[in-house]
Amino acid sequence: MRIDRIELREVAMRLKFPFRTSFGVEQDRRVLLVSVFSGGLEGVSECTAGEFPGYSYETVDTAWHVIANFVAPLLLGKNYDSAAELLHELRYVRGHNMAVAAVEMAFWDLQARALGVPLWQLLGGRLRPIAVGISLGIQESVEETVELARHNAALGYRRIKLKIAPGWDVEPVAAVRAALPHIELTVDANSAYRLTDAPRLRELDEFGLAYIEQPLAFDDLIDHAELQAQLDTAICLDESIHSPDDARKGLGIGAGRVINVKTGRVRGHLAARMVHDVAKAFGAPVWCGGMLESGVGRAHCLHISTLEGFTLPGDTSSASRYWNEDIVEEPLEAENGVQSVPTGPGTGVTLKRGLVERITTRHQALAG
Ligand code: OSB
Ligand code: MG
Repeated sequence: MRIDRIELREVAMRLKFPFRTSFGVEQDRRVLLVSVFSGGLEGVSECTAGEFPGYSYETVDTAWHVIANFVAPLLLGKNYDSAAELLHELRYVRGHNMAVAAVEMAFWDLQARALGVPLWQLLGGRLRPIAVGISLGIQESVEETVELARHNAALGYRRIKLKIAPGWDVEPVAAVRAALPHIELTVDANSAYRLTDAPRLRELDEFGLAYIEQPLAFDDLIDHAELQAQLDTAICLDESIHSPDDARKGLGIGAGRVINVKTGRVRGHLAARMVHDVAKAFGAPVWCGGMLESGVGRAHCLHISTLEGFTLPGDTSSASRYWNEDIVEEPLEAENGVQSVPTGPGTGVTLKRGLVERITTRHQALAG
């Protein structure tokens, strides 16, 4: 497929509630949509970079810069038969995985639409309902946390993940566990702890958590291995895994026993599939993480989640949890804790063009 044009578009979307993690709080999302065009067809994706470099060093602005100035010029006017070929062209673009992934994922959507098949099929998945849970940001009080956990458990969500940080860990976890003795419960520290906090993290062992997500530094595997040896609870790696090689090394040294796969963080769908394959070889379950996406990113998450190794509930909760109005026509709503994968060619979702136009804050078309 010849890459005729690449378009970048930033849209302003406001979350229904502020989302607080150990690294900050966000409510006004700057969502970067990427379109890749070939022969009159369009593939669309959403870049998972945030507004602030708290989860990753990448931001909406660095991704825009890298795509416009380096990625697009390498691809425009050239022909690619597969995502692998396109990625090979980009092999000297070091890092900036979220920027590269956005283009790669739009290419997958484009290719699936050209073939007239749903994306999950092109990715090699199997169509099935996708079990999902919720990620609960840090709240003002333990009582509110318990209330929200109860509410979401009652909606049927298959797992509750609590964001934790030093000073906000054992108490909320103990309270939610007491209120919901049987729910699949997990925590996510987003790198807020150090190895010397091992005694504190060991206190979490008594709550039967499915895993503790990314307790230590975003660029670490070694200390995680040391910590994992001291914990009964499995560690799930998120920020530390940027590639299939990281997955091999991390699982190989016992830095964790579960991986949160985020396509943006690992460089796209192909890399996500490879991380999934590596994890499978180690017998480690994976699940699909979320990055507070609009319906565009949410749909991509659902398609990759159809690969057989995605056995734990993912983060792709209902779009209406986050947005008063989503930017795609199709409602991506969980029912009794499962999401249906959108049908139709590609991601199966359609942009609400008028709405997108109204909330666009910048737009750039790149043509070869
Ligand atoms: O660590 O999984 C994370 C949101 C922003 C940045 C990092 C993370 C998250 C979430 C939200 O946990 C998950 C979701 O989209 O529901
Ligand atoms: Mg995480």
